[in-house]
Amino acid sequence: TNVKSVNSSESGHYIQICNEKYKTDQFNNLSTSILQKINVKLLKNENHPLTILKSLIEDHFEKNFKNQYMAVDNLLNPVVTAKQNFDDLFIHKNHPGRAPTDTYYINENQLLRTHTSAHQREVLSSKLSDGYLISADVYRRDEIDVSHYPVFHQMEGIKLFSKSNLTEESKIQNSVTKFNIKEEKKGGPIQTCHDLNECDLVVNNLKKSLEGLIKELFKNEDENLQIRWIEAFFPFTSPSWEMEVLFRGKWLELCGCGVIQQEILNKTGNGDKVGWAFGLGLERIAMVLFNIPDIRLFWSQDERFLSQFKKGQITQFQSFSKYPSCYKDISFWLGKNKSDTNVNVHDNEIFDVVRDAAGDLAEDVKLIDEFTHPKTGRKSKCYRINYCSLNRTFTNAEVDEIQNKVKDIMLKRFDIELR
Ligand code: FA5
Ligand code: MG
Repeated sequence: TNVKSVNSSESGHYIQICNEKYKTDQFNNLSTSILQKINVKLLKNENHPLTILKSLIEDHFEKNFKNQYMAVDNLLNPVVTAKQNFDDLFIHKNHPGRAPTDTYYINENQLLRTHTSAHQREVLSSKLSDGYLISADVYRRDEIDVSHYPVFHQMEGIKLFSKSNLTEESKIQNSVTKFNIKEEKKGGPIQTCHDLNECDLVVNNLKKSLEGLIKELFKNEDENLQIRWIEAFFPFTSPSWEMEVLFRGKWLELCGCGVIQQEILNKTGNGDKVGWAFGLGLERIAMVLFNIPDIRLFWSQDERFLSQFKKGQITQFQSFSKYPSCYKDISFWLGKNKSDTNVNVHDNEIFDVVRDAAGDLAEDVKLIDEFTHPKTGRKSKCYRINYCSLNRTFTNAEVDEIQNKVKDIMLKRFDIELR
């Protein structure tokens, strides 16, 4: 579903993001709530569960691959060019991810990074190391529910090996353990510039490195954790996979990965090397490890949330009583078309309107009543919206204002009559 947002600034104006000014044009689709999120910088708080996880991953790589990795998290400005986010990664001009319904644009050429891969060329060109771990906030227009949020955090891992010393460099000492790894077919073609052996060594190192990491992170959860590699496609890696773990009976996608397109290495002065890259979602893993049930909680400023986490520790989140919910109903008659049948409005269309108007404050929306008038044959529906904030109590007047906004948009979009 697409969240249509109200433009926070008109085109041709300037907006300020992280102390830089940017000129907007008709592509600008940033909402006020997104602009506010940019300044929060959750990864700066060392006691935040996302930062705790990020550090655990960095420590793991530091311990197991001494001095081969460099943590990069000073890429705090989330504004990148369309070239960095898409073109440089060979993402096709008509790829749906580029659409303004999916990506937050400031203007035609500048946008909020949708993934940490947008920084691949930048760090590779620096040639400071043969390994990098890049952590950052990323932005995508998406639905909002307990596991989707328009801002989340990714960690990009990159590892390069000298072509001439690949066999030696790609060896992993204490490799595979008790895990049950389900091997799928090769994910996509081997690049023509790589030979089979070269590709296998890199892939083997990639899979074992990620396996070791996941085993370490999940050691208290499940000793025989099952991992599977699903064939995937990314234009900037080939072959590519998505890694999933079986967690409490469900396969959970943790990351995308693959062998870096050689063209990227050639263009960044690393033509004598081969390498792999992965991009993992920090929230996905943190929700599982810390037992955090709702992705919105990561943004909570509530001490009852924040005080539960300490640097270096994986503790189980204890839920606390929520701020009071406020329920509001909306009832309406559906219009009739020329042949005297009721027009319908899909539930999803109603949910979209509520998300537009209420954002994070709407926890859920339910159809609670539906009936047809015995005489007129007109159909009526009633939806109940549960307004609940994770951080604060709000006044009845505030909720009424949002509720009125919901009504206004509904009347504009649908053929209905409020009751
Ligand atoms: C990417 O973003 C690629 N850049 C990953 C990659 C990097 C591939 C390097 C190859 C080489 P994807 O869109 O699948 O891929 O996102 C990667 C991970 O981010 C997912 O596996 C998931 O863990 C997390 N993620 C994706 N969308 C969301 C979301 N809406 N909310 C929370 N986490 C998400
Ligand atoms: Mg994916």
